Amino acid sequence: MKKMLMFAVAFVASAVFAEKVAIRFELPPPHSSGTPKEIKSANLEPDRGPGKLRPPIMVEPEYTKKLTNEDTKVTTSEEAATGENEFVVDGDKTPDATAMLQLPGGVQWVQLDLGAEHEISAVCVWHDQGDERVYKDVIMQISNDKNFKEGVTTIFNNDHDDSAKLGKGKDKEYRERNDGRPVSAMINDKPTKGRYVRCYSNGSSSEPVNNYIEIEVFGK
Ligand SMILES: [Ca+2]
Ligand SMILES: [Ca+2]
Repeated sequence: MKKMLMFAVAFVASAVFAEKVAIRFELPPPHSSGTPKEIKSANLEPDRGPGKLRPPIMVEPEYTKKLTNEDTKVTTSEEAATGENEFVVDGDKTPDATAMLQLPGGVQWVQLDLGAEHEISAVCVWHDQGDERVYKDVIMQISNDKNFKEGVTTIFNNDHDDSAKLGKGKDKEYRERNDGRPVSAMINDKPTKGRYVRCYSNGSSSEPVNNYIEIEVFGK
């Protein structure tokens, strides 16, 4: 009886306090094209310096599965200027012009279809990182509605002045480096449910166009 009670206590404890682990994003090698440019922006986060990663996103082990792969369906707001939609899910994160999906200037988005509703724990996006540029109006959303009209959860928004007209965001702009921008989708310690992930941008400090190297989604 005592043994059973101890087992029950241990089981409850492990269910409540399942040890969290870091989501592992596979990073491409750091890339440098000389001295980073001075970038003036009212909403840019302080520079962490090259090679300094953000704190890991810690989740219960069941939420660490990569949900995207080369077969993930990708759609975009406008037809690509250069590159293929598939480039953002092909696993290749080299910041090479021939391996990027480039959308025209203005507010544009890339959308991934996970095929069915999933419990999403994190999203990571890599834009062009060649010169540590800063992309504008980076917004990441999750929904079960492919048109993102209903039931939309915004997990990241650095459009501080609402120029993209999706609402003001409180997140900071950041320099593009090899670690991309990992964003937690855990809200109150719970994953965000959805089938579609949409990533917006509105050009960068270097050029008006929108370049995407890779987008990865994690969860269960
Ligand atoms: Ca790629
Ligand atoms: Ca803005």
